[in-house]
Amino acid sequence: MISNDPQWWRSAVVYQVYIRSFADGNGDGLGDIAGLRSKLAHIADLGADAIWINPWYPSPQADAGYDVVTYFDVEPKFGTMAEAEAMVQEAHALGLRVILDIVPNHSSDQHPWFQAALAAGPGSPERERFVFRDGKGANGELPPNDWPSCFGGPAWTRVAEADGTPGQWYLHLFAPEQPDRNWEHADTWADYEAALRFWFDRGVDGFRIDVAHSLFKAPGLPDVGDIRYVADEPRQHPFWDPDPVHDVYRAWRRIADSYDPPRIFVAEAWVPKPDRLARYVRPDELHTTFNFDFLRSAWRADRFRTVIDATLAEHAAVGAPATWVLSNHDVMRHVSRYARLSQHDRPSDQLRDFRGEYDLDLGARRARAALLLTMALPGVAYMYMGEEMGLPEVEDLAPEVLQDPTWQRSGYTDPGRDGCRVPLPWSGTAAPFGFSPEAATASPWLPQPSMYARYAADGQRGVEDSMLEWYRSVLAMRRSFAGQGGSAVEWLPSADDVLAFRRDGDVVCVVNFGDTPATLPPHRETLLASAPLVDGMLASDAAVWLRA
Ligand code: ISL
Repeated sequence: MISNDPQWWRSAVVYQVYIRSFADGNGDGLGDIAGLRSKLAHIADLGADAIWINPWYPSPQADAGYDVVTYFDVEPKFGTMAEAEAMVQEAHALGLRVILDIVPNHSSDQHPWFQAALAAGPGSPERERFVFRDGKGANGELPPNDWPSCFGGPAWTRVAEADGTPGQWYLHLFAPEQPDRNWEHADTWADYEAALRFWFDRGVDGFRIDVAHSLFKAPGLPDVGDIRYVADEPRQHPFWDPDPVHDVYRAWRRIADSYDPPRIFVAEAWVPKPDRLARYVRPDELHTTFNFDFLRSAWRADRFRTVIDATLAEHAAVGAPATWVLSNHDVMRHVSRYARLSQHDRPSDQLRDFRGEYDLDLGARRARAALLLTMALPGVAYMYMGEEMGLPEVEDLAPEVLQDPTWQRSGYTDPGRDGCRVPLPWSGTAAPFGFSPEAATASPWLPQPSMYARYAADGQRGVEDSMLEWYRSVLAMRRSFAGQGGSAVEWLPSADDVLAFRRDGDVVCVVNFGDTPATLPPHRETLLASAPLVDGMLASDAAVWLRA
């Protein structure tokens, strides 16, 4: 059963389930709720405290479920409401909390309100629920402003009015199938609050908030010009990190707090300034927010130390726990990032444009060390399904199988995020590697490479030194000290390319980013080491937990 600790979310390990790629129960090649239920024991056995499930609501899947038609049901391809409710019960019985995904910035273009807005025409109340504007130019043939879509191309699409003539434009910061909602409209607030209650009433423990750092657009929709996001403060960016967004989260917090036990939130806010990010987790707002500076950090001691210090300081100022994450469904898997021989030490904005020579053994070695670093830090740790198998990015997907809208919208220059979304290998030595049942009627929705044979979970279970067993050992030991809480680390003296710190208790973590073996601080006991110590020294790209 789940613990009755109301503060569980302050130190949890959360396992991200990208549902379409996790496990396929009905054999149609797409992961689903039946598949998830069959593998919940894997997640519990790993030692996670919670799961976060990417959107599973009815959706045409133009952006893999981030184009939501309604929150009051589940996508038939994924299963039924009865299965969803049973899944929540089963997860709880295994001690796993359940976090769902909510997408307030935009909806599917198939949302009934958007369809009504198209039908109702310019100036109608229906159009007020989205962001419709007349175009510029003599005949309105130019978009209302210069905003770009995150997936490439303009953030505006022109509609045909009822009489067939070209008409107004609507805003979509992402794909054209994802029209932005108008948060100046009371209906928007009510719609999302009802969605929260619907799932909280069904026992769901919390929500991850997609693109939590937009929602409101600057009045008058001014051109963005050359304003570079938060970096250019005090020039306010017209659609990232707007001030009124905090009112929404205060309202949502009141709803979450009205439940027993209180429900929780984690924001997906790509706000690359710790002080601005911390505003999302003030005491009456969200509980936690992803900290993408950590994920973006190059594999260098000084970079990680800077990020860790800034993050802990800003979170402590508002009394919120920090979060730490290395991979998710939007970025290149970290085994592959850290495998880069020449580019690993540069910061990356996209985290999927790493190219050039790589060494996956090196990447895996660093990933083992990175796990000790992540799991030693005070706060919440997120992990992305498959990292416990040591999965690298699939970098050679054929262009014709790519499904991420980024590929098409970038004019076929950016392959997008499919390489980290390939269905998981559970067992066996050939596709579908246990992802789909024997009697499957279709192949996995993205082809699995033959190299997946090396990573299948069943082949690692019980095998000493496997990545899977490494994760189990580390998570089990973390449990024994995570409860010690605290929000600070104490840095210990070390060489420049080594990080050494103590948690509030007596656990010390040392990570060697350098090229030569490192000496260890005084200690009573070695708890866990990502690579064998040699003459008491910590090898390059390795980490260790010690008892001081
Ligand atoms: O805006 C960004 C950077 O400034 C992006 O990183 C953006 O915030 C991010 O891509 C948002 O991702 C989330 O929403 C998308 C969806 O495609 C992603 O899978 C999801 O994680 C649209 O809903």
